[in-house]
Amino acid sequence: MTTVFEPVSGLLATLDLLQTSQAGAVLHLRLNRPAKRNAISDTLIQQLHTAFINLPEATKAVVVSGEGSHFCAGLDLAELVERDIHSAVLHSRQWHAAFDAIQFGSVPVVAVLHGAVVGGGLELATACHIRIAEDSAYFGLPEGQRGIFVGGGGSARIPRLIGVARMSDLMLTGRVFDADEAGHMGLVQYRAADGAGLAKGIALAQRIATNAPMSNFAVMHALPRIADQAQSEGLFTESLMAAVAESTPDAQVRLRAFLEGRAGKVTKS
Ligand code: 1HE
Repeated sequence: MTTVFEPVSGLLATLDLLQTSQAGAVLHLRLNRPAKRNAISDTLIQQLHTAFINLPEATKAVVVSGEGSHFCAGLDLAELVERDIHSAVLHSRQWHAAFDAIQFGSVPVVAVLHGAVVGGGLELATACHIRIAEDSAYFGLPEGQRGIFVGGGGSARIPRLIGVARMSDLMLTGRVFDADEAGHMGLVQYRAADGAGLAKGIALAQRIATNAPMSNFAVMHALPRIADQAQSEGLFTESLMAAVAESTPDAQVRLRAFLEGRAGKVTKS
């Protein structure tokens, strides 16, 4: 069955560096600056932030991809040259706000990655919850070569996925990981052939959208915080989150459906 995505109207339609379309509960948001390899300019970071804090009401999961030959070339280096120290720190904080709106937003986000996923592009990808790499995808942090440092949350998010040693390697030596390497080290959870990533991303987003909203909320908001806590505090937070989730009407309906034989079983896929 093919899923038909329709262009989104309203505020999101005014964001010219993003292409947004919706099919039911899934919003597809495509970076739309292919001539600059989707490099993230001030306008693009603002538009990403705006989009994620204004998702259409029906949205229960988002798929992010990039138009053209690469997912994202990172920070728009043309805008960096003239920045003074105060505007530089504010600029980084603007990226943090935008990517926090993704990681700690209202719905899970699936990133479909191809071509260059570098610098700020990798920071964007790691703010998403699920990552799919097509064969062409490659991952790097050229900040070291450019004389700068990550500023879009990379130092907080990337080591949590692949460790400080691997991130140091990317930054110090300019090493680039291919899609298979990224898969093996857990930087991406799924692999796809070139051109097949979007369909995979949409299928996963559709599946995610069927979960109880409170369960998805708990995964997005509680899980990473618990992972950052000491075990004792983490277990306590878990108990509170579990009690909240179990007490929702949604959970009651779903549990009853299983007990009465009306819900799917867990099977090998
Ligand atoms: C750009 C950018 C950019 C391309 N800022 N304009 N990121 C980087 O260091 C990566 C820099 N980019 C590249 O290494 C390559 O462009 C790619 C491997 C991504 C793509 O190569 P290719 O051959 O397909 O395209 P291209 O010919 O290099 O680029 C096409 C155009 O996009 C060209 O502009 P044009 O006007 O000459 O056509 C490029 O200048 C432009 N372009 N990438 C500005 N990044 C919050 S801190 C985050 C810090 C970072 O992200 S640092 C990493 C920056």
